[in-house]
Amino acid sequence: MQHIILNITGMTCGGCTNSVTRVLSALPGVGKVNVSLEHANAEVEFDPTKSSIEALKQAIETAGFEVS
Ligand SMILES: [Cu+2]
Repeated sequence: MQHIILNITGMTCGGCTNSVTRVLSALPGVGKVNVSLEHANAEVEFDPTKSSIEALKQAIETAGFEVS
């Protein structure tokens, strides 16, 4: 499993963190997801043979947030 932290712009409440958690968890090969409103980031564990950092970023952006 690969472990990464993505910095996310635009999350303002618990509903936002829930949305991000949901879209990331729905991706193939994604294990543990921990989205922090306070730190404006998402810690994600994923299987690099099933998903990619690009796919994770794409999912977050599709949900309406920005990844830096
Ligand atoms: Cu919100």
